[in-house]
Amino acid sequence: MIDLFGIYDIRLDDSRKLVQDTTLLHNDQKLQGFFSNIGMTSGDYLHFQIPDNLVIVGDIHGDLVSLQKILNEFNWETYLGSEENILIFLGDYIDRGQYSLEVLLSLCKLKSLFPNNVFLLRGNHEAYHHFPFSSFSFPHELQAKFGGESEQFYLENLIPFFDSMFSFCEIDSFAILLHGGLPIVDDLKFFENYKFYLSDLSSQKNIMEQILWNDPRELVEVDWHYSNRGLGKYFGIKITNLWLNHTGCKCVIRGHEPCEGFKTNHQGKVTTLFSSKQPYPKFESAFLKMSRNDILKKTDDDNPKLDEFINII
Ligand SMILES: [Mn+2]
Repeated sequence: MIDLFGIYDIRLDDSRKLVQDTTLLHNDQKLQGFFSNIGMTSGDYLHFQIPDNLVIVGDIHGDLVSLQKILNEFNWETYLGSEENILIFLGDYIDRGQYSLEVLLSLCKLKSLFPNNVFLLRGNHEAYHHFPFSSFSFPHELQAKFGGESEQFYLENLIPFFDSMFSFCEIDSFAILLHGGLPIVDDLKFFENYKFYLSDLSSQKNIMEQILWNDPRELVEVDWHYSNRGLGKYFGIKITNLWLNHTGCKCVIRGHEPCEGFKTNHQGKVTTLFSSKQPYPKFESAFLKMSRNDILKKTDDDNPKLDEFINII
């Protein structure tokens, strides 16, 4: 049995090494490319064919207990033994809960152990240095744990780690996975080459901001609207249909909004997953699990809803 969570007393040196090693692994997968039997990358863009099994986890926000429960629920060690079983996290690992550092380090360990079937997408909380917001509390947690050396750890190790995360994942003919939402695209020519554009988001801050910050809304008279969050936009069903038509996918799976484990928008085409409970006692923590057959049925089906595959823990 691998001890994924023996990180409570971890020293700064060990934390630094674990984060650095994971960053190198990510950057290697982005630059050299990553290829498994079912997956490949092109820079920031991650692509999978339909896996044998798929597990997706939403925002964790420093809730180590929910993370442990979820991993145990699908028997992670056995599950990840096959590279055709994939596990994807939708971002927002830090802030709000008490154990952001422990969550990050556990996920680094998991990624190092299973580099070809565990993937960490980036949330807006992992991009504070690009798009700042007021409720960013993670540096205080680091300060309490590591004192004066925490700032250097954040600047030298954690920022490069956050920048190394993937932002957009497509599962062939099934789903688009990202943290916030679908970006508004002005010129439809974008879709002729969308994989190329999505492969380098560091040079496309506007698209990156929207992927990390957008939310689905039931808009009637407009296709999109500025967001009350101050960053990102609200996207309506027309934007969802546009992306699904051009990618050949059936649905979008994203995090970013607290809810009772999950919610749906846009006639079931957009599923929001939420996996944090401790900092949000009024909400529920959930994950999605589907087999290859479940996914294949959905790709043939006109009903994009994924409710039956969501497990509330
Ligand atoms: Mn978020």
